[in-house]
Amino acid sequence: MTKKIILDCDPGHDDAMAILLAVGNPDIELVGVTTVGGNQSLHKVTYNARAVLEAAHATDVPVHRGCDRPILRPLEVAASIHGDTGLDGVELPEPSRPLDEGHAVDWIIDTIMSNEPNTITLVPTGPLTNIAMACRLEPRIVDRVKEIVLMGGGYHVGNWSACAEFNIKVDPEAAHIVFNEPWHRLTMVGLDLTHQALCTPEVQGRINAIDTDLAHFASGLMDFFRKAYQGNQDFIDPPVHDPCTVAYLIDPSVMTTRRCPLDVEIHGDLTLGMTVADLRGPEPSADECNTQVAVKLDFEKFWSLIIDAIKTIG
Ligand SMILES: [Ca+2]
Repeated sequence: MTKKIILDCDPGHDDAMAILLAVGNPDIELVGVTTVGGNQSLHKVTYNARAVLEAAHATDVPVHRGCDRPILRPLEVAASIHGDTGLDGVELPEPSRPLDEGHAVDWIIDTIMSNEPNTITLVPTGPLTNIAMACRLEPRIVDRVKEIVLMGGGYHVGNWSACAEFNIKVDPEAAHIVFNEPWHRLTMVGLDLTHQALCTPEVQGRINAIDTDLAHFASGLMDFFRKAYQGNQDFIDPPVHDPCTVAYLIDPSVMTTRRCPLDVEIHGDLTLGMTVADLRGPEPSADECNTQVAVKLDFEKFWSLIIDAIKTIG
């Protein structure tokens, strides 16, 4: 049975890879893409989302523009990692599908409320502004969503400060709202996991060997991403964070997880945006705890899913 997902994103090189995986995997139905100010301005990431869908021949997928700034704070973009356009390093195709009308927050609510309960999965891979706003505007969505699998945070590591990850640090109040809603299940795919999803030269060679326009597009994205991570984050190969969420929904055995209480720091001077995971004691049961963190990635399974998706799209 295919899984229906809404990808709420800020493309972004790794968001682009998440879109390709969602489009190219037969077990995923990409109901729609929504955008949020994050890696770059809302205007830029919305254009990028449409351009990536165009590159993936997925012009049937609607794109709705969401919030252009965090709930309480000015937007802080990640130009050092994603460049001035948000998708530097490749030539983007002109989107043929017009931008869909209606705000992303309204569309998310309408989509969840008009589908059967427990059929829509939320996959946020940017700041959580849209999702938090949707929860406040229509609280009934929380019980109707099947589950939420988000990229953000980390339980032992940060990248935008010593202890905070970019998506959470940009809009910590939104993250605090989302992490504290009573979802059936919330999975935090944080840096602990995504720093294992490295696009090594061997992996990139396999992408290049597919030898389609789309494969070279994906490889071009990875070239820029590698240089950005080498220059700014002291990595040799870039960690391709966002598609780990989609991969987990396709095949849960792509990662191990651990249930634990989770919350987001919104008061600390040094710890603002830190995701705090309480890993003490034995693992709680699913009845006791609705949140879990991703722990260990099956590297080969993960990259095989991405490479297969790029091949399938053609
Ligand atoms: Ca992202």
